[in-house]
Amino acid sequence: MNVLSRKISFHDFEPELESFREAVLKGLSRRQKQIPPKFFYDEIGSQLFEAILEQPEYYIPNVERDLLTAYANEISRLIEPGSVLIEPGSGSCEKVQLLLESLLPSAYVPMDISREFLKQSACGLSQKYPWLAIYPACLDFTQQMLLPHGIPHGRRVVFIPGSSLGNFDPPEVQHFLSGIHRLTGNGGGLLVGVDRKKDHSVLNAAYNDTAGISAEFNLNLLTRINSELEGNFDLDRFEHRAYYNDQRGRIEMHLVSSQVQQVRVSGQHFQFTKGEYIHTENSYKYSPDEFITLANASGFRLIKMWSDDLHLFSVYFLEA
Ligand code: AVJ
Repeated sequence: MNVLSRKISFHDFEPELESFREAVLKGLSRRQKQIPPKFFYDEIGSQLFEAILEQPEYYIPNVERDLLTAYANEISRLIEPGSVLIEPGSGSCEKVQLLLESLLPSAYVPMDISREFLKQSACGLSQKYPWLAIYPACLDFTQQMLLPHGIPHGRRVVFIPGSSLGNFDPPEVQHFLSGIHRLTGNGGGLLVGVDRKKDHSVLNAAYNDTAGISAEFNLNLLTRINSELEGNFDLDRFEHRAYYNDQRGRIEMHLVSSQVQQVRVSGQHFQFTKGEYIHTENSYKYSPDEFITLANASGFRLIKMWSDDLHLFSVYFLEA
């Protein structure tokens, strides 16, 4: 345990980083080439993602912010003061700020794999909310969900905003939520923001913004491979594609080869036919019924759901 300030106790669980090289070489060797979305987020990728959040077509942040703002008091009455608020993948600790003043938790546990980013976000938060006890935990929440020693004994409530569950396949979500259930124990809570199924044109636009930021974000993966793994991808020979796969209920992002070509990565060669693609991301969309069924299967019961008038996005409070 490492004390960054009087109210911050940093705990490093020393997450093992899956090697980018191994994941890329393995993913490009498969019949259907694929690279997991977590590798989007290098320095530039993280900046591009922040820019996606500002695009007018990408409705998620605005709709969720409006919901959390409008219902902060109601949410706080359900959660009650003195709880221990846990946020896996807390990033900039931006969204939790919409709740802190009404929620008045006894402690906040931001969890993130990105060590320096986590420390900086926690310090910034502590300056704005000097009364708040913060226990940042550096870990990979897809691998382990551990709590630092010494946290207070209040009701444990997990906060997962931004539809970040969307990257998991449905069986993985169920497994992940079961892990959260074990962490909170019976009587614990889960406050989660989930993107909904909707008109395909709205979904397709959100992942194909006219400013081209989503395309840059997707293609940056190839730039990253070129610079970190001695790759020679020609970015003019790959195209961003994102579309809603209705049958699977998900947005799929691809990088499509516009011609027959051979690419070298870390000394290994990979062939592409024209139209062959690397599958880079899935982003699942859930109707309330589908999501509640998944949550129920993991031991949670619905207490309350809030949605916007257009049914774009929902925030759920569930009890373990
Ligand atoms: C971070 C997984 C919630 O799926 O909407 C945004 C990632 N990818 N645009 C999403 C993303 C392209 C985002 N999540």
